[in-house]
Amino acid sequence: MTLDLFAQPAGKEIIAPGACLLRGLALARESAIWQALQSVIAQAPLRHMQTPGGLTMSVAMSNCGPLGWVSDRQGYRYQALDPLSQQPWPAMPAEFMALAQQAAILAGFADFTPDACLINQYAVGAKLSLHQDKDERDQSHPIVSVSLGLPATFQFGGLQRSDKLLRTELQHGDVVVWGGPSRLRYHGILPLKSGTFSYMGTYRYNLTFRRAS
Ligand code: MD6
Ligand code: FE
Repeated sequence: MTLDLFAQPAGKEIIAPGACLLRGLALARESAIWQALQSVIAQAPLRHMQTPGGLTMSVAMSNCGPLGWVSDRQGYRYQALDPLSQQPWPAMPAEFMALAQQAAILAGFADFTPDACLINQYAVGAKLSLHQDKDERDQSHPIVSVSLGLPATFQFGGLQRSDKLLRTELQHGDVVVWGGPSRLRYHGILPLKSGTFSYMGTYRYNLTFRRAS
């Protein structure tokens, strides 16, 4: 009998079938990731989008890559142009792509080439209500989620909104890969607690890499 469990890379926690947490995976590239993030948000500023129902989201968002996720009174969608500038979103930085592909491979998704990266910035008190990610055309691709800055509580449930929620703390550098039978699980982020995190200040940032088209 072979003990395949022991062949997993250190720090890989299976959180559900098709979903895993790679603790600290982004740390090896953190300064390059941080510099690339600054460059992206200088070109496409973080902004608070409107929900289709007319509420203002507490999380500030931007995007990079060929497609960007947007929300407004017309609904949720991916589009090639930043609605603020009517220009294409900034290119996906090479360091972002390399991290997303490394994480997907470690999670068992060998040919993941994201065409969208949604950037979320959480100030203290900002939250993301329970939702499913279902605006992407082909849901056989996973999502790779990178947490930077202040820690936050990620909650994840099942395929029904009413399913029991599990909670886990996501720390600076942690990467979650979410696909296969877990791809449509409900999930959210609890209101960010105050704290300070060295050079990223009083925010949490999350990068979610998706194959949208
Ligand atoms: C966040 N993340 O961590 C929000 N979605 O700020 C998500 O909504 C998310 O982390 C799908 C898969 C992984 C995620
Ligand atoms: Fe999500």
